[in-house]
Amino acid sequence: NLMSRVLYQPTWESLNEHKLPKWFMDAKLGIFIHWGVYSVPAWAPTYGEKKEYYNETIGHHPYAELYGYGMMYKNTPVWKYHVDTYGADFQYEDFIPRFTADQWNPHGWASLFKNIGAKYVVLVTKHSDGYCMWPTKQSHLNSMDTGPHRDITGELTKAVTAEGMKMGLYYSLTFNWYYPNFPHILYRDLSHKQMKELIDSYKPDLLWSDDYWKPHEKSYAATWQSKELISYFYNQAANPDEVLVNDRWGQEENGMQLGDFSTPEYSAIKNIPSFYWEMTRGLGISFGYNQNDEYMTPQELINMFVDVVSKNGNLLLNVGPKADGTLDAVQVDRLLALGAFMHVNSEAIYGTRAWVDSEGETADGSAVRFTTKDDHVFATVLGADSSAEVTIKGLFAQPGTTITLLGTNQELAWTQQASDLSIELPGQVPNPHAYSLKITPEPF
Ligand code: FUL
Repeated sequence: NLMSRVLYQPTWESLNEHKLPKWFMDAKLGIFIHWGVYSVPAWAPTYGEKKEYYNETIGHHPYAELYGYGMMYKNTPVWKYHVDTYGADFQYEDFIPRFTADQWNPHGWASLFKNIGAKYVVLVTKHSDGYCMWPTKQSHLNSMDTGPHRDITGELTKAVTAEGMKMGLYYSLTFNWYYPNFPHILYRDLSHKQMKELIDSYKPDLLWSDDYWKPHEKSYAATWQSKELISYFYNQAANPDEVLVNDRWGQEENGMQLGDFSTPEYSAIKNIPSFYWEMTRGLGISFGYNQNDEYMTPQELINMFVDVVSKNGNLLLNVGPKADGTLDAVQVDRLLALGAFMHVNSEAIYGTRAWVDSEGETADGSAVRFTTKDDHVFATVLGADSSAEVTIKGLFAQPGTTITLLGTNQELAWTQQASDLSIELPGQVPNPHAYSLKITPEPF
């Protein structure tokens, strides 16, 4: 009932009243999907051992979703690849008919994501190429009038919510290469109309805006009238307390960011912050599908996920599907590895919060990450081995403490050895990458 409730106003003070929904803090794992015309060339330079790839300039950048932008910059790796492979006359728009989605089964995606433990999905509905993954009334550059001839956003929203997951929509608010004079009033008008279409038609639980900017041209929330969009979104929701927005809406006059949570990209937060956050990255070093991507190993993926959760973060893990709607075998393998970890250890993940310490170490140097829920503390040992005993340094168990190994109902014998806690293991732990010990009551 819109009339009887207090509406959010497009002001900092009013929007600042909005609280982060509990479902989001409990969820821990979301799946991001970068899929579109850029999935056809599916190419970006890779960088081997060089790690600062996300600071690279256009045309050198390892994000394959920026292909169409990169190919406009002569003599860059993307431009060279494009000219060699497709010829100089081949336009970005010429890829559209090859974006077919003809093998796409939205229910297959939704059940895979649900099965590996994701609680929400965020779909890119429009990246900086302007191509829309729904039948927008504002432009024919969309997936209904061209390419797949399907309402990708509508079909996926249905499949995801039918699986009981929450649905988020990404929209590139401040950036579109076809509007070169950045920021552009005409483009802002289009952005507002399209974001409102998305809000009204698909009623997302999460609106994930992007305010990618060029190095010397910052985006300001006032320029983009972001507070109008956010208040519109909250006010249209069936229950504004259950929806949320990320923090990429341009900078506020007070130097702060709008939004319910922050979104570091390809970098985790090192200490437990006072705010809730969501780290995002691809399974490799690109979001859009890159045929040459450099993927994380299953161990790296699990280590990163557990580390993020131990510091009150969620992981929004990106998959980059192929143009026909299938998923690369390596990407599926990594998702399943994470799922196998979750099937055994999710009690140490869902609904937990950061404990007083997030990081610990075993006597033989394995990393440990802590989480807590009720009167339990979970110690997840990374890079599990099959030794008969583990000693966690600097941990004191109270007399009468119970320690169980998740994935078994086994109670484990333990001894306090000065400042270290030694726990007997069954020899073989249930997952080769990590195991979680449930310690009750809370140690100190
Ligand atoms: C960035 C974009 O430049 C990337 O392409 C990607 O969408 C990422 C999530 O946000 O700002």
